[in-house]
Amino acid sequence: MFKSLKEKLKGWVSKNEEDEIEEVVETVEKPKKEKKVKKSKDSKKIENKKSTKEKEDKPSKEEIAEEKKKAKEIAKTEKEKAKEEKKKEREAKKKEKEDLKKKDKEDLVEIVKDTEEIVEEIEEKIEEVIEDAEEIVEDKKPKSSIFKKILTKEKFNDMFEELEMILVTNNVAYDAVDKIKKSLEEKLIGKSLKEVNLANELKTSIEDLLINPPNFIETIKESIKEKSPYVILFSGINGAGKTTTIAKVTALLQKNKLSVCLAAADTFRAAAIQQLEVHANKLKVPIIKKDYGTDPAAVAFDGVAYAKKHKIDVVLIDTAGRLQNRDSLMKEIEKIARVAKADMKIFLGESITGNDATEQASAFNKSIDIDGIILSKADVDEKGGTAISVTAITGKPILFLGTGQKYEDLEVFDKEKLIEKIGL
Ligand SMILES: Nc1nc2c(ncn2[C@@H]2O[C@H](COP(=O)(O)OP(=O)(O)OP(=O)(O)O)[C@@H](O)[C@H]2O)c(=O)[nH]1
Ligand SMILES: [Mg+2]
Repeated sequence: MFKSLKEKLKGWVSKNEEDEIEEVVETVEKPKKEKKVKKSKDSKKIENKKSTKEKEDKPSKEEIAEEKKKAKEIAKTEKEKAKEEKKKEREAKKKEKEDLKKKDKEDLVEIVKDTEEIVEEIEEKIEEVIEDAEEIVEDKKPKSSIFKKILTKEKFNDMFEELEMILVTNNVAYDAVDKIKKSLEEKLIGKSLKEVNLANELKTSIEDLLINPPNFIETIKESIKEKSPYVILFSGINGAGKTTTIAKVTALLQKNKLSVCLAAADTFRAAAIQQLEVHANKLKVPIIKKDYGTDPAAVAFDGVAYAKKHKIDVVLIDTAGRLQNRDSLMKEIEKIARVAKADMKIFLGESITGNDATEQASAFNKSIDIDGIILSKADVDEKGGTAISVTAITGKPILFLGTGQKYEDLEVFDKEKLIEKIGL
């Protein structure tokens, strides 16, 4: 295109003017410049010869200027177009590069994902293999009780040791601990270890062992419908709380509209008779007493006779404190119980003396076959194990807990409360 335009112009322009056109063309076809300049110089020589001949056809100056201007514009447009195309080309290349990069990234993520899946699969396979191997090893083991994970006597003893400490420090007597241990052994040895929760089993066996007492007032009321008076004998060692508890029980019976009389069968000490008398006066109940040193069984008998005669519902017999290993005194209490035909024989023990109270309860039970137990001084006992012990050894219910020195400090025994107190 530029070549034909150049030739056309050559026919019109003078030598000087032709140089100017060369310049325009040069900007478009730069790489060919040198060659063309040379060529134009050669052609100039020929053209100069021709120019004289063609002078008459020469176009005007304005026309030449116009044509030059047009040529310049065309060249400029072409240049811009070329530039634009190059720019587009560059951008396309850039985009292509970016696309490639993006694709590479995506491919990489895909590869990582695949690798993770493969690793997971391998791990699963390894686990399966290990499980299979363990099963094989388990099958090959000798079928002894340890490998079957069964509670053996040895294992039970180990486990019980810790519980034993808890029981003993809570004032549960050794005999009672042994009894609890035996009952648990019978229940648990040979069971699957998985099924055994020793702490829970202990709680359950203590719950089973403890007895919620029969309703004291209802028992009496029922009985006196048939036969009156209802006779209650209080036994126990010195200072256990017999006299004080008799006063508390009197107050309770009175509250429940039952009439009461007291028999001062502790003839061993003059002060004991006076002590009971003080309570009788305070509570406004009759007291049957004899001289210090008289037969306590005779006093008890007189008390019952008095109640019969005066239609009194309940007779409470106070006795002297005695040690359970003193045979003569134990014989004496047996006689009192027999002579008075006691309907209810109560052993009074102190909450704070776990092992001692248990021994005493056991001895008194053997001697007079007690019907129930009252544990005094529970207000100063933080442990509660004595209640478990005395019941475990005698199999008799605890009727009340003495919880202070006032008349109203007598609480009906509740096994759930005790279990809570021990923290089982
Ligand atoms: N804190 C507290 N003290 C009590 C309780 N019961 C009795 N006592 C006290 O224990 C001491 C002895 O009580 P007694 O009733 O005299 O005991 P006892 O068994 O009759 O004693 P003897 O007649 O000597 O055999 C007294 O100081 C009572 O006040 C109780 O539940 N809590
Ligand atoms: Mg007394």
